[in-house]
Amino acid sequence: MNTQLRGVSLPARVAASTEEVGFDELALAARNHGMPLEALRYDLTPPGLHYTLIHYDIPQPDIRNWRLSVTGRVKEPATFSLDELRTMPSRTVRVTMECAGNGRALLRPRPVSQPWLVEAVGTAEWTGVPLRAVLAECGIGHDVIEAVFTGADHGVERGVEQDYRRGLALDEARREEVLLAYQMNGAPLPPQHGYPLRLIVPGWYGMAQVKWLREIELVNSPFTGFQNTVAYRARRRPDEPGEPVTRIAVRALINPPGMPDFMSRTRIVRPGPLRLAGRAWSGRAPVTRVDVSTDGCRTWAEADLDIATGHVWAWREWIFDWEATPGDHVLAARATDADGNTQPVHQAWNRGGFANNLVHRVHVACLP
Ligand SMILES: Nc1nc2c(c(=O)[nH]1)N[C@H]1C(S)=C(S)[C@@H](COP(=O)(O)O)O[C@H]1N2
Ligand SMILES: [Mo]
Repeated sequence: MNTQLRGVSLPARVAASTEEVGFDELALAARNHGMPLEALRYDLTPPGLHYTLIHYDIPQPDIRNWRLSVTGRVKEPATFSLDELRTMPSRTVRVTMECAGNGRALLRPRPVSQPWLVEAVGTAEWTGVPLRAVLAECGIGHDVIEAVFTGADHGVERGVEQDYRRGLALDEARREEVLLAYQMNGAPLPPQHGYPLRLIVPGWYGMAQVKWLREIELVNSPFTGFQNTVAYRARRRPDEPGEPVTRIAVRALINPPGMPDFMSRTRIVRPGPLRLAGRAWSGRAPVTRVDVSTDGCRTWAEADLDIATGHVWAWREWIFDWEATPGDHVLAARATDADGNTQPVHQAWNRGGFANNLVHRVHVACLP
């Protein structure tokens, strides 16, 4: 266990080939839950079913004295109370959010961290003030290149004590759909999702969406903090700088059909017509196509997509009619987006297990 404070970061660990999921990974999995896959049936994930990922502890804000500070290279540094933010013009955006480590525990070798299978995803409607309005009110210095967002949570990660903090390029931060959100699905943010305020960057993996936001600092040099330069980099070797993890790669999931076996979670179905359904999303371009395989990725056929809803940052539903025949089957779904990105059938691997969008396979046993 890497529990010591060293001030120098240790590389992330990759499990040995025979190593099972450890107690440390179990402890993380028990805190950070995924979305039960049957919740793929909802357009908006009901409160409490949206996945959560919390690096340290959920902080408890002193709400009467709470302020958001905007500092650094601004014309006028300012603080905002929650009431001040609430009186500014608001916007609501429907966003599918996914953890960059989704799918990690399925990789071989297995990156040791929060051991997600595939359920680190959810869709919510976030309401708040466009970040650009708050920045405009403070006046952005002419040499600013990034905004640095700091959460109120604090802990130690791979030997380094830190606040949860992320930098984001200014042109991303100024996109009109980037929000300082104080509501999720029409209610105040729940504690686990960032109460009282969080950043929402539609299209980006979860790590960019800083919760319990307390400070925004505008800077004129690239931010080199832990969550941007050490964590959330796709690396094949521990000593390479790696590529930053940014937008969500295209992915489809299947709402598992039939009924589950309690321990193996294998799906059991009866023979006959069966409507398969699921959701597909991409943070890069709208999803334009979903293909389904019912023979373990040997052959594919196109599924029907729902009518485009205008919620460009949210998942789309797909359906596919199948005739189940007695025996064992492997179902799979593969999405493609308008930029032509699609999902690999064989795993792409990096040490953190980031942005892995391997096709989703579901084993089904059809009764005689
Ligand atoms: N302050 C803070 N913000 C954070 C995190 C965190 O640990 N602390 N986790 C990040 C990660 S890795 C993810 S995937 C998302 C998860 O958001 P959710 O729990 O609302 O689904 O929050 C991000 N924002
Ligand atoms: Mo994450």
